[in-house]
Amino acid sequence: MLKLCGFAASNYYNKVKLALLEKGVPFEEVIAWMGETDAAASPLGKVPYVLTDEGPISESTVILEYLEQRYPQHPLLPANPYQAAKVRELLRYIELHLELVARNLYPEAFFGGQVSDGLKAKLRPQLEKNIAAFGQLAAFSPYVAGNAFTLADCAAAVHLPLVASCSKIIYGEDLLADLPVKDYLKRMSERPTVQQVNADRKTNTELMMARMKAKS
Ligand SMILES: N[C@@H](CCC(=O)N[C@@H](CS)C(=O)NCC(=O)O)C(=O)O
Repeated sequence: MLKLCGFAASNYYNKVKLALLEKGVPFEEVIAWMGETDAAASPLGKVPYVLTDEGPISESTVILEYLEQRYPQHPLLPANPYQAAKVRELLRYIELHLELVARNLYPEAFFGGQVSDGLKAKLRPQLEKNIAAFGQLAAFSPYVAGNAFTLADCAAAVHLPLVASCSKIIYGEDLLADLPVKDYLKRMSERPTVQQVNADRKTNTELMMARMKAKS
């Protein structure tokens, strides 16, 4: 059976887990904390990675694409090439232009560390520009790419809450507030798959924090 390796506090891990649950692919979760990953499976030491019958794969979006091809049931990409490209475009905007930029602020927002005022000032206009661009592409009607749940929702449901809460903590303002993200996330949180991912994330985050505390 496919093994999903990593830990459920990670949003990248949860993006893949949500796709697996939505597609109804049987999988087993294997805990691999940071620093305890399999170097052959994930050479950069990042999670998630999966172990398939044919070997390992790292990088969450590459894993999503693999799952689509390997398990065509309950497709999370439209059959039409253009529509599929538009879903991939949104996915890229979310992971590259929102998550990866906001991520620089996480040490202070979530992990008790500090981020310099210079970096905060530099990132804010970048985030504002990227969020506006994302808003131009996103439909939220009711799903992020339109009328069907897609891979872009697997990313949006796990990345958008962090971008929103981190901007609120760091800048005192939710930079996503001009988009209908709150209502969207509420709708998403009504899905049993998202509920499972969120419940597991909560439990695992407590475990991770306890581990970090014990180590320090
Ligand atoms: N581009 C990677 C990013 C994954 C990632 O950064 N995961 C974090 C956990 S949320 C991690 O493993 N960080 C450890 C590290 O970067 O050394 C992906 O999409 O899978």
